[in-house]
Amino acid sequence: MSTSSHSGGLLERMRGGELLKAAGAHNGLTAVLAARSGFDAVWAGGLEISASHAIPDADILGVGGTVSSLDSIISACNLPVIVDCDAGYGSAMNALFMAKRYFGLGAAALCLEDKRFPKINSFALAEQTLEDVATFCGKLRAVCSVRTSADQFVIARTEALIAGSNVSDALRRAEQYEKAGADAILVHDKTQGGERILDFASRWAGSVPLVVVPTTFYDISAADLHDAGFALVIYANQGMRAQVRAVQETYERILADGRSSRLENEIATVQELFDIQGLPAFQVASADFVL
Ligand code: SPV
Ligand code: MG
Repeated sequence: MSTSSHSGGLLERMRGGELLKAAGAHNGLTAVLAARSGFDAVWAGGLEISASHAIPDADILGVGGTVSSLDSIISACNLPVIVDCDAGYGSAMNALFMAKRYFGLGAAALCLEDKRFPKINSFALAEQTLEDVATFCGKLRAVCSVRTSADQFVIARTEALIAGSNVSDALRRAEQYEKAGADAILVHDKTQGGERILDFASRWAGSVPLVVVPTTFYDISAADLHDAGFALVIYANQGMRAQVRAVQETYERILADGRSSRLENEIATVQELFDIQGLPAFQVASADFVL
């Protein structure tokens, strides 16, 4: 199998013991900001992408509603993009067609979670129902079957702790997911201390790397998560939460002041937007090509 230029050897680096960090993005602009900040990868998260359409993260968008955001993210930056595939949008066959589409767009990795379709965001105050292990392993095998290069990979995410189960169950599930072909395991939790995540990592006897999303246990540093055994730390939504706060405050201040002058030193310049858009290169090319 060939090596995809989009993946940047991410899986190999995870296997090699490096600490890697991914940032959430929902469009080309936020993917460029993740790359400029020095992250190793982009997380195309369902929460951010749905929020960017102002709709709930509850399997509403589907494959068709997600592809244009993914295309924008993947095209805008050279970082490997890990796509949050939720529960695969239905059966193993839905997951198979989704995986072909997303890998075809140039995704480096697909992350499939073991909640029952339709899922709802892990932090929602709602009942969280797990898929049975055999059914989920079928979905995983389907998604793994359409990897087309050596470093396109599949992350199996267990929501056992989110759904009220315990670390032993999360470990049992993860072992089955590795046997079904998963290249990495993401174990998710929503408690603030992160103790169960650390317990999971200390008891993990599998051979594939571990991934973590420290949205609620934010006091634990990436370095400490790495020491505990995690290879990839995903900061899934902090960027978007920062944007929401900053944009809301900016608009309110413009209306309160009747002008934007007090903000001008705090917000990005129009020139910075031009740089993100690649306008200078565009103008050089225009001079060459447009007669
Ligand atoms: C997402 O970003 O959509 C995720 C991660 O699945 S979280 O929202 O933290 O569950
Ligand atoms: Mg998600």
